[in-house]
Amino acid sequence: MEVKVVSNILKANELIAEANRQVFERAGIYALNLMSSPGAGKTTLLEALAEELGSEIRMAVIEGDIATAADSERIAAKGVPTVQINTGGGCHLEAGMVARALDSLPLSELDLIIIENVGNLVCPADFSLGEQDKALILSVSEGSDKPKKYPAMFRRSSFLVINKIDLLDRCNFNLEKAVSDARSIQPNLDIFPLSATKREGLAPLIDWLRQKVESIKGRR
Ligand SMILES: Nc1nc2c(ncn2[C@@H]2O[C@H](COP(=O)(O)OP(=O)(O)O)[C@@H](O)[C@H]2O)c(=O)[nH]1
Ligand SMILES: [Mg+2]
Repeated sequence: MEVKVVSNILKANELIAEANRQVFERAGIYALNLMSSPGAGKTTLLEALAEELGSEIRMAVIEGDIATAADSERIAAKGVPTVQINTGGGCHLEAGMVARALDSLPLSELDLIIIENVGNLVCPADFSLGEQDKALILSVSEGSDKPKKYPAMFRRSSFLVINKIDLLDRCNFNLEKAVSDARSIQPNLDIFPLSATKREGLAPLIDWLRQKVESIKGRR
């Protein structure tokens, strides 16, 4: 009985995710679901991307947190349209929450929506939001053993940011092992080591996002 309930929840989520997918498709928007544990640097990376890409690509950010509007305030300060979702305790975003957030965004004026999921390395992987891609941030201070311990998050991601490389020499993080373990789980994973605070190593990620946005625009 319990298993059936869980599977029904996932099925209901998938139906709404499909509707979101169609909304993105019709509007020609590339939507990315950005996941990580709390504090890995999702919002800091989004602030950096807003600075680097905000004047070139019409982007918006949907912020998912258990409580507060702190992250959406950080993004709004960069001049990027943003909507805050508070899950009130829920440990991941669900498609219905994103559907409601989309009502507050000027979809016809956007090319890119990045959705910052609730900080959690487990549940977000199971709930599609209708995004074209999922991506994951692992920060150096979390340890290089995380790909093997949380494989589902890595398996479902199109790219992995390894953030806080400015702390590499202080955190005992084995970059080579993290990269090879992550690729053993998801061989096609694109991997971008960078420092969001120092704005170092961002260029390959920015090119990746640019290409995605352009390929979707090309299909309009
Ligand atoms: N040293 C260092 N700290 C970072 C970096 N990126 C983020 N941080 C810090 O990590 C903390 C959590 O960052 P935040 O972006 O709020 O993480 P989120 O919870 O994943 O959104 C903040 O104190 C950031 O300043 C980085 O590249 N290097
Ligand atoms: Mg955040």
